Amino acid sequence: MALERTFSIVKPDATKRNLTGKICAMLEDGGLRIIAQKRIQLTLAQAQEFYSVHAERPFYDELCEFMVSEPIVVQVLEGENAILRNREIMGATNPADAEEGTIRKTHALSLGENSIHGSDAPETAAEEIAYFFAGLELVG
Ligand code: RTP
Ligand code: MG
Repeated sequence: MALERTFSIVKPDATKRNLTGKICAMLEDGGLRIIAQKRIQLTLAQAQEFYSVHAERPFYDELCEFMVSEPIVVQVLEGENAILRNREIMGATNPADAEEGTIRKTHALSLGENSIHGSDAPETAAEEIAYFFAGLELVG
């Protein structure tokens, strides 16, 4: 498998608790390289656009409010099979279902406040990376 890139967000519940470094270490220990990273504050419109796939879901408004409640750290991760690997390191969406040693099992507060986002497919990874980063910012 060739090197692959995926997009990641350290979510507001994690930045608020000063867990960015611990989460980055778990990504690196899991075999991924952080090749771009910045701390930003999303606007509500940006959060709504980012999660527009969930616009009809009952948790959409709560999710968007949460994503703008604190700064986030957006990242591009590179590695073998990075999209799937990152989802493994993150663990299941609901921390109650996540495996021991995963980021969500270790750090998430709840199904909503689950500490990290990771792209779910090559198409979404490419779209999300291009939305948040210019090509020059990716230093592999
Ligand atoms: P993400 O997109 O953030 O990486 O998470 P995911 O793929 O594991 O989960 P997804 O189904 O895409 O849901 C996106 C985010 O919405 C919040 N959520 N809240 N209260 C609820 O029932 C509920 N369900 C999902 C979580 O923050 C989830 O990560
Ligand atoms: Mg998702």
